[in-house]
Amino acid sequence: MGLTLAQKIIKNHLVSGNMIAGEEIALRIDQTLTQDATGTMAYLEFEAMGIDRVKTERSVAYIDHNTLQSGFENADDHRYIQSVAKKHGIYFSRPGNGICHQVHLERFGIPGKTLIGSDSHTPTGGGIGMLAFGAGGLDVAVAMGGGAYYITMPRMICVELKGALRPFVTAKDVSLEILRILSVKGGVGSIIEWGGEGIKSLSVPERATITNMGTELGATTSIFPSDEITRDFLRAEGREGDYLPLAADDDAVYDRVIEIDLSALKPLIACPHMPDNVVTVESLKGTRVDQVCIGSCTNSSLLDLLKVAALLKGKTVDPRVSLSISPGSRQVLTMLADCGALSDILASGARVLECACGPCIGMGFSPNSAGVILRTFNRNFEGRSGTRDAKVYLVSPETAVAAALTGEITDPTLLGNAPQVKLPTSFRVDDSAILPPAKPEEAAGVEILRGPNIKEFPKSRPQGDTLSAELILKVGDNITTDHIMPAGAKILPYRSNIPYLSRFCFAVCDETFADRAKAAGEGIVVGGANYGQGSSREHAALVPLYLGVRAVIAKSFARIHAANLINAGIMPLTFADPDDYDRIRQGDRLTLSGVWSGMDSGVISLHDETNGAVIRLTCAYTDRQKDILKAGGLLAYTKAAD
Ligand code: MIC
Ligand code: SF4
Repeated sequence: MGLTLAQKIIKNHLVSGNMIAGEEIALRIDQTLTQDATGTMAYLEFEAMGIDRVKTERSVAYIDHNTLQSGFENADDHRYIQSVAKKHGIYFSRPGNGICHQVHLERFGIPGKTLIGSDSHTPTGGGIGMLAFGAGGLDVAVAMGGGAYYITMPRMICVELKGALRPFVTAKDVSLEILRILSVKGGVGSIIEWGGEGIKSLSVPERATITNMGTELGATTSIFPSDEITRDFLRAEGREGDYLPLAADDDAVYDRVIEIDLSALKPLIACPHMPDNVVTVESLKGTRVDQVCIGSCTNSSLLDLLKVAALLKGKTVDPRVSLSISPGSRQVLTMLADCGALSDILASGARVLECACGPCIGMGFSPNSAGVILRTFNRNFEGRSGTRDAKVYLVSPETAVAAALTGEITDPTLLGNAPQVKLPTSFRVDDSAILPPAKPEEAAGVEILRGPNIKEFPKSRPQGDTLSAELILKVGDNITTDHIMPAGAKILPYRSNIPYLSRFCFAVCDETFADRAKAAGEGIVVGGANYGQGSSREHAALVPLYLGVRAVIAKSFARIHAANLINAGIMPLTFADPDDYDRIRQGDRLTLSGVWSGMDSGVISLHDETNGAVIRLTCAYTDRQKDILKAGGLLAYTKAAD
């Protein structure tokens, strides 16, 4: 029986386990990346492991999230990451050099290699045939130290593309279409492989838009074959030597095959507050728009912005609209400047922001109250923009420009002729903002620079055989890590200061949570389906840990968050019968007994002391996960194993 492309790469990197869907496998990791908002914590964890030099083929630390520097905190973090990178064998991409996923694709990604990154959109690398996963910072730290990365062997979904996109219909619309079909839960436990004749008409940046947004499906990762189009891209980056042709076997077997006819697609739009809330742009035409943002790791490539510039050329942004454009990398911005496209953008009245995440993570550019915003980003979760009552819609760059020019949601096909933009055959390569690490013999002399905002991370405690605690918060379905640990300009600078961050934990759902959790000492949180979707931020586990959360019970969990909880020594548990969710209330005292034997049998009994209910909880921990929970988290477990 033939193998899918992902199965082939997994087979080449398998350290332990069987390639049977649902079973735990361990993978050798070739490359890692971090960004600054998760990086400080990841490097503190790496330091705690006491390893001198990374053991990966390539590890890169990017500064792209916290670049506002409204206080000393960000700059201190940058300095810390720069020094730690230099000492331990990690490349350092300076602030302003671009968004980690865009720069990694341009400069470091290699087909057929494995990559994990402390950012959920790391699967962007699948656009050039890498097997790339988003992970918690601690998993990345372990991989830098040469440890394997553990995942559940995913099911394989194939999306077969037919035909070719019509003018003004884009890769972003393909992403929105698959979200419409599968929903934000539809990719959980699966790898999505893109194939079919239709992929031949998609360039690498377009493929990367699609693999990037596979994250919003909850997929373990997404991947495209590596073909002549990949070779062209790598050649243009001066890296043809990294090219390797890769494809699934002809007789590969998939668990599910979905067909999408590219030529039948229309411009689509995701409505507030979920990326799968997708309708046609046409159906919302005439809706007044206050702000338009173009950029983010989904849509900030040279191809995207050349099209944007061509559409804006000679026109002016509607006076009612505020338009921002954040190029994905310095390479993109420089090439826009070189060819004059930047002048067209500036002349239109757009505000050009730094090559960074910026508005995507609420670092500035928050919209007016109750504003209607169109963004080319990948997430439109409530409050993420920094304005609680704003309504954020997700669209393609073309649809974004149409709204910026007309002041209302407008089908871009009405803009006239679609711009004919081709990628250049060679990009402007300038790696001067990527600093190589110190040579091994010089590393000992490199001093690590720590600022006062860097506080210790919370220590986990081993799980005992009985847990008795109050249900301190009960929330509903699709709780994102932005609900659990919000980001944004006011909070993001404190990613290395868990005590400070804890004040904002769950504030979107309940502003009293942090105080109540502290007062309770220990607590249990209950959630609905797909708990912890979204970002890979391990802060969504570390901060609850700091506030005394010992277990989270939900109808189901998102993959990275469940792993982060276990790494932090917090038990993720699911209701055997989802209806039992309704039988317990916030404020009830819950007792879990026989926890250790329950970890083995997969069933733990919960007794609600307040109303007498007895409820069956399930867990499917691997032996390693049980040991991690009993040891008090991954760090304690890793140290004990040394
Ligand atoms: C995001 O898009 O939510 C982030 C900010 O990039 C996160 C990482 C973080 O919270 O630092 C992600 O996607 O993992
Ligand atoms: Fe940055 Fe936004 Fe991409 Fe996250 S989704 S990495 S915040 S651009």
